[in-house]
Amino acid sequence: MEESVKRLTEETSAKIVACGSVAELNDIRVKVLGKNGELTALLKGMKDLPPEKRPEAGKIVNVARETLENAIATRQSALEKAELEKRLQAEKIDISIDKPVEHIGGLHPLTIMRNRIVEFFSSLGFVVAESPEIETDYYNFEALNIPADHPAREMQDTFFITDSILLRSQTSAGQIRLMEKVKPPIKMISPGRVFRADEADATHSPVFHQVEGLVVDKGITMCDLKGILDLFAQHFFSQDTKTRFRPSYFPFTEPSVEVDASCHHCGGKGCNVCKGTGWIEIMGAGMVNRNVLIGCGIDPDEYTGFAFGGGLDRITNIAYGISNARIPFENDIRFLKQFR
Ligand code: 2NM
Repeated sequence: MEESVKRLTEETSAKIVACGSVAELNDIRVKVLGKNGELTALLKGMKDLPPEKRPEAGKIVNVARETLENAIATRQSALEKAELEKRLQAEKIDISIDKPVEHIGGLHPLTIMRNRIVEFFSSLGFVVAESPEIETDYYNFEALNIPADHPAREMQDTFFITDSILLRSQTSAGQIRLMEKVKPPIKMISPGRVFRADEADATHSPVFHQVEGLVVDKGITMCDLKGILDLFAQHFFSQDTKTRFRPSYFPFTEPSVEVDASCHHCGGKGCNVCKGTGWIEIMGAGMVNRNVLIGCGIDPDEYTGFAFGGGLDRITNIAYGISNARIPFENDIRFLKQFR
């Protein structure tokens, strides 16, 4: 009897340690300690022993039961812990996964350039004034000293909606609206979309973008204009860029000039970018015509002003070296991706 209990305890202890799951452990427990278990059977067998040996034998069986129950409890908590750990590991979701993000959006080069121009002029104290894309004949032409028989007023140059309402052909109307409203000093720029009835080709589009600037104050001269435009060209092209004025004509300025910047590509020596001249035309400018100031209620004997205007599209293409003016409007992802 004692031998049997000892053997059963040793064998069962070994099985408990070796078993790999809670279910397996439970089977062992039932097989040994259960109602019909092996140790229970030994206990029941005690009735065949002589009475004086029964207490000793009962003690041996109970010690064995206790030993095995403890071993089972210890193994059970170890197995439960391991099983939980395994499940947690299997159900783990790695939210830190580091996948490269593709197809993230970016700004269009024209938007980037407009933002940079706004930032540049803001740093010099200019305000940004936007105005309607649908304008009246008065603000688009008449207030700008553009006479009634001027070719710009023809249907083939301007998109008319009615006889007196049109899609603005320049952003200058915004300057007029501001000059009517506020007294000098005025320092403003007006970036925006403008419309002309042109056929689309390599250098023309019926919709394009302008940035115009205006400064009105006492004692403003063309030197101020030249100084601002030098800073502009140096900021957007290169530090050693020079500018030059060539005589020109606009109804709203007198005198009027075309503004050239020295070629950023060859440094002014002459190359295919500047067609051998060393210069690239970047905008038009001039001193605001007296008639324009008078029309806005500003006394031209007290105040003078300069204005300039250029194509944002053109400046963007020059600054980024874009040689085909149509590419920015084709929505080709390979082009757009280069401007994040
Ligand atoms: C240009 C060239 C020269 C201009 C003039 C005015 C205003 F309202 F003051 F008369 N605004 N913009 C101007 C002057 C625009 O664009 C080529």
